[in-house]
Order: sequence, then structure tokens, then C-alpha cells
Amino acid sequence: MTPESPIESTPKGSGIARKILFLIVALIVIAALILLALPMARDVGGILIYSIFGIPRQEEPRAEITLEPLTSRLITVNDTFTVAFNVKTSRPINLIAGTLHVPADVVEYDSFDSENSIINLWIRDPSRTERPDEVKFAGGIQRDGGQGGFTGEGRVVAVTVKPVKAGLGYIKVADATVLAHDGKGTEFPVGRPAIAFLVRNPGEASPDLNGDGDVGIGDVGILLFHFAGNAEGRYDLNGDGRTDIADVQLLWSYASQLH
Ligand SMILES: [Ca+2]
Ligand SMILES: [Ca+2]
Repeated sequence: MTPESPIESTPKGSGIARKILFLIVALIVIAALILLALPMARDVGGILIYSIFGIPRQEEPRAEITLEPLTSRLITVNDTFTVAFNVKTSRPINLIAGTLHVPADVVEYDSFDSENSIINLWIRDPSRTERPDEVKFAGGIQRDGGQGGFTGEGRVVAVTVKPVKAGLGYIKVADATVLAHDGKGTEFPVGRPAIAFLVRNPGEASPDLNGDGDVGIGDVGILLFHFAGNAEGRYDLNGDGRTDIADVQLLWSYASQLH
């Protein structure tokens, strides 16, 4: 009994396979080059070329503006609410200007904190404009004896407001400008974020039933659990002396508007 011969691929077969593989790669490269030539498809072509040849893509320079609540967004009338205007950038920047919109019917201004800021050359200190719902500021950043800008994440300004009546309020970035420290004044495209907060009258039950500092779907679930026949003040959110569907709808409305 002779042992079985192992199956061997023929040199001819492997040669054809190599040719087919080469042809496929060549077609992909040609397709990617064609896509690169078309403005609408340049990104797709670039990804193909970078992937085929293993070239790491250069990250697009970008800056991002965020609004950060420094205190609870669930507040009572006459308590204060502080929100910080932050910037995060992967390339050096040297100028930030912004306009914040604040609901003048719900809050009045308490203070502006420009001390703990990445800005070290205030061109316009944060202050109200002639409009009661508007705060404007502008500042420059000089580091390393004027040679460097700011890279990373930091606070630009913090605004503290004092609620004067119950309701839902929004603090929004109405306008913002961030310039690169590149000697050309290149402007980064940035978004216009907004943040919501809820003001209630003193003595009214808090809608934050699970005590996590926010109003969400979990609070609605807790209210439904305590729904039937429960007149406990904690679950009577609209203060009419009973816990019913009106309280659930009110809580749902808070949760959906805050998120
Ligand atoms: Ca909650
Ligand atoms: Ca009620």
C-alpha cells in the first residue's frame, strides 16, 4: 500500500491567481484615483488610498465648544445656576469670541467668572449687551511669550444666573468664533450648543424622584409605581393635592424638554 500523494498546486495555477489579485488591486487603485479627482467623492477615494497603502490619515483640525452645567439643572426660584462655556481644540488657537443667549423672562444675571479662564487678554470682558437676554465676550490667548496659542480643553467663561420664576429655560450659544494661532486668522467651524434647566417654585415637589440630579425616564417609572391612590406630596408634582395622570404628563414633559 503506497501512501497518498499530497495535493500540490501547480505553478501555472498560482501564477493565474497572482495575476487576478494584481488586477483586482490595480482596479481598486484606479477607482480610488478617479474618486479623488471628483470633488464630491474625494473623501471616499482618500479613505481607499490611505487604506490600501497603510498611510495614516491626517486628522482634520477642529475645535469644539461645549456648555457645561457646574450646578444642578434642577433649581428653585432664587437659587443660582452656573454654566461654563468651554472650548476643546486639537490645534493652537489664539482668539475666542462668543454671544450667549439667556432667557431674560426666567432668570436674571448674577455674575460672570472670567478669572479662571484660558483667555489671558480680554478684549471684551463678559458682560450684558443692551439686550437683556444677551452676554458677549471676546478674548485673546498668548502663551510662551506670545509665540504660542492654546491647545487642549479649557474654560473660557462661567455665567451664573438667578431664576426669578418657575419654568424651563435654555442657555444657548448664539454665536461663536474660534481662530487658529496660525498667523492667518483661520476660523474653525464650531457648533452652537444649548443647555436646558428647570426652575420650580420653593416648596414644590422635586421631579427628580430617584435623586440622580436629573429628570429622566427613570423618574417617570418611579411616579407610575406610586401612582394608584397615592396622595403623598412628594409625588404630587403640580401641587393640586393628588397624584394622577396630570403629574405623569408634567414629568414626561420635563424629561423630554431637558434631553
Ligand atoms: Ca432623576
Ligand atoms: Ca398632582
